[in-house]
Amino acid sequence: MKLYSYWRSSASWRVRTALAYKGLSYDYVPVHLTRDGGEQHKEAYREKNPMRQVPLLELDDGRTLAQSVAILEYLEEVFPEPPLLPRDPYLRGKVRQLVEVVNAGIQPFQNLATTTRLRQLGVDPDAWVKEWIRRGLEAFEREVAQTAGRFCVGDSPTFADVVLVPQCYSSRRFGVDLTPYENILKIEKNCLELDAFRRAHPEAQPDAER
Ligand SMILES: N[C@@H](CCC(=O)N[C@@H](CS)C(=O)NCC(=O)O)C(=O)O
Repeated sequence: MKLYSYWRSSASWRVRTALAYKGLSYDYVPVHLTRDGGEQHKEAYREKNPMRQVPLLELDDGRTLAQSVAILEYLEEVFPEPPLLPRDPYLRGKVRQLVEVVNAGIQPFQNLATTTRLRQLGVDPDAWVKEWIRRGLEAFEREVAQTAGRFCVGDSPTFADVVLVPQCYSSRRFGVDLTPYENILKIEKNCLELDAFRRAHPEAQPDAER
């Protein structure tokens, strides 16, 4: 498999974590999101992903999948062990709820294309981004208070942890203080003790810039 990724992309990080957790090897194809106007906008990449976003997973037979959550679901179905979803249907629903808090409730509002467009419209995106991050993290924090063990839902990592850890990193980059979110910080620490989460970290990627 090939993963089209950018080191600091939170959505790419989700997929990198799932691949690492499931012990799957892949070729890393960097897509630089800012250099030369952004490689995601070049025709060669748009043909692969018309949404002009990373991540994109290319299977060995050349078929592709975009949208990180769709990729996570695919990986879970094809490579079910070790699982990243609980067995219990209600808890699976809870995991997916937490995923959407980040995937639909935060990430689109902080994405590069959104902040770039806001600047073009004369709006400083700083307060905008912080508002959506805080609102989402507050909801996430309250929800995990009901479900967390060592991780977001129980004592094994799930998709919810896979999306949370990159969101913590992005939130700090946008200047959001995470100290009010005690459960989230505890879960993030537990995740980052695991090899899969560490190997998926932006700074461990071949295209990392320091
Ligand atoms: N819902 C998509 C979001 C993908 C996304 O927004 N990717 C960002 C990086 S985290 C991107 O490629 N941004 C490029 C741009 O905004 O131009 C997913 O989960 O894969």
